[in-house]
Amino acid sequence: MSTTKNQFHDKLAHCLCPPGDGVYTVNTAKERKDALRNKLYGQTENVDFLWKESLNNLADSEHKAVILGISSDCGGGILRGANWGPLFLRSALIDQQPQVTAFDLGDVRVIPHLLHDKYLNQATISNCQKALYQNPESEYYVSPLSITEDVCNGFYQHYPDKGIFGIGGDHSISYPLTKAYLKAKRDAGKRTAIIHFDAHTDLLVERLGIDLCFGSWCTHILEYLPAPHHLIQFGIRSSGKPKQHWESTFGVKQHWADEIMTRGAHAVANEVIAQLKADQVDELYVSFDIDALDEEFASATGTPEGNGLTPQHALDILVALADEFPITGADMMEIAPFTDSSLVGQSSSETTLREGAKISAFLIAAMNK
Ligand SMILES: [Mn+2]
Repeated sequence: MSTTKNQFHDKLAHCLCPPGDGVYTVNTAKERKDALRNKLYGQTENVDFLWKESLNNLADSEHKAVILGISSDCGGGILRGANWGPLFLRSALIDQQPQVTAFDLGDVRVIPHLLHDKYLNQATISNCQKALYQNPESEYYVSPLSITEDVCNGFYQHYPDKGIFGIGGDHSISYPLTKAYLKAKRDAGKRTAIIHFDAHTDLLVERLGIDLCFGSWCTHILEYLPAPHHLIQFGIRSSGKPKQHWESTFGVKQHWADEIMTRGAHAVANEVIAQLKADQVDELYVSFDIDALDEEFASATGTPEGNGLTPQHALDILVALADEFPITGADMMEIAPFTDSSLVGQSSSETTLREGAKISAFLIAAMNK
């Protein structure tokens, strides 16, 4: 549904909250939230007002990259905790990558027990609308995936020359982020591809009867791409089925971690660039599941996996692609800072955040070009 710009800004003020506030807490993590508030606003009081005021500057902002945090891990299911990604990754970016500049839209207001409004009955929706918007007949959605899609649709309608850098959250969040992006670009006559880094294919049709989750989001965005092989996956190594199964069943393209290590990142990137040029792709969206990196670099995530990519592998591929194509949308998913479930001695959530911030910084800078 199309909206006026004023309606869209009203929606932002209702459906989002200040950066890092997406995890609803009363006292828990207050120091961490205050620390981010100090970094962003130089104070901890009155932040709600300052954030709402800042939304008025979106149109005049020089930045093309616009950060949106989505603190939901309801679509995950092995080991959760990625709901803290938006708060921690922003802090890591400010501390370790101070050259990064982007407009920060804030976080989606997340009810942690909800995933998508289509799974809810009307009584629940109404009750949650009352809780979030003080109006049981509100026009706004209540579940994180639904709110994210709605906000992104409005964003691309009113700010077609800017792009969202989404911070998750579990990987189900990439469903609304990419769906809104792909539809907007398709309507604008632009040919797109999704560059997807992950240890897993995320190509289930459903998981235990749920069609939208961290293991299935890719399957459900294929219809919005120019063709299924415009989903190109890198770093896969944890899969019950071989590459040929996924490529022949879904028509996607995959470059597993062992191929990248054997052939080298540059050789693989050059092949992908040739493919994208042959398909006359105009713009790229990069979805980065931190578990694409080896557990030595990414242990603080729901499903850390060994034999993975180094950060340099990922950056070599991204640098090569960004030299040839505009990156106009991206996300960093599945960083779960309070977890560290790997068996690798030297690893930690600090390492995961550091490497996640490095790659995020590159993507945000590429989007600003
Ligand atoms: Mn994933």
